[in-house]
Amino acid sequence: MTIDEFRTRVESHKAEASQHILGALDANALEEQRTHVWSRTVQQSFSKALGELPADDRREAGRLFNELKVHVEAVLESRRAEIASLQHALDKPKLDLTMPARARWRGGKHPVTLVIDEIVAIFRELGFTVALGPESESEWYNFSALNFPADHPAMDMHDTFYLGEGALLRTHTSPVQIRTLQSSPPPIRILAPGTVFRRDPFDASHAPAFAQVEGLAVDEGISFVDLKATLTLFAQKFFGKTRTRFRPSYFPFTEPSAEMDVECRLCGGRGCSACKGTGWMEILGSGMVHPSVLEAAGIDSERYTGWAFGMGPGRIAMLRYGLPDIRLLYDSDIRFLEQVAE
Ligand code: 2NM
Repeated sequence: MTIDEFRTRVESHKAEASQHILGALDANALEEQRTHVWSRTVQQSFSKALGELPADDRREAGRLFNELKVHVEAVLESRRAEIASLQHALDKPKLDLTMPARARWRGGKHPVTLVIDEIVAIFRELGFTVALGPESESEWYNFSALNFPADHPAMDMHDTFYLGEGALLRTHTSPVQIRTLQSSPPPIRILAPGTVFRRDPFDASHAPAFAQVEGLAVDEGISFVDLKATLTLFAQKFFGKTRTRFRPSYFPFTEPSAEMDVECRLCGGRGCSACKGTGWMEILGSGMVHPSVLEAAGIDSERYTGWAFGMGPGRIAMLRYGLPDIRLLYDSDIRFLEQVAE
């Protein structure tokens, strides 16, 4: 054997070994290839060939043999790393990149919140600001200051949640208006949105806790004309162009009192089952604040007059979205909420 033949053998073993190593598809096959291409027998046969070379060529042959060893080890190591990384990918949970993405859930405002926000926005333009107050109230703020006679049926245990020690859950947001009348001198223009509580059976048209928005305007020279004009403007802005009407009514805290109707949203005033054939739907109660209420809150009723109103955004949401049952607003059923959320 000559050194050239030795070199050729080294080169061809390099090529053959690389091919075998790179053909191994898993760790076991790679180990098998390693024992095959770099076995004791292979190494001995190279040593033997080296020993048969002329002494002058052995140094070069030793270098070539060592280069072969380094090469085979490097190819083995790089294939081992490749297989390990492929195996890692295979061991992971399967990921199907063609699977359609799940639609992202978007939050949205509750229909009652949407209605409250809209009412507040309309009255904001007219100079009203929002006033808030406690849900737990005293009998005085909730009833006495509002001119309820001591034996009024609304004060009955059956209608009001009493908390003991003179406290109760407010049955309307009017106590907020009383507190404002006490704390700030007229002119007053406020809106009091909030939750109120009544001991009603929870059915299609009643809930034990529901939202209310009340409004109050107090100044010198305020008259029923201001009430009618403002609430009519509100109805036009909220429902779009619509006819409205006022009917006389009664509340202990206002005199005179009136309820406002808008044209039935469903039949346009022709009369249908939703409006019980009248063509009208009631949306709020209102009136000129009773002088006794102003006086109870420390306002001079000779100098100042005022008007107030109250409405139920839940009821208005039912009209707007055509809901047959108020409980839809309290069930948190995502299938319903998704249809009305904006
Ligand atoms: C209504 C109807 C009519 C009202 C009255 C007052 C206060 F505190 F000024 F006297 N606040 N809200 C009022 C008037 C509420 O709800 C149907």
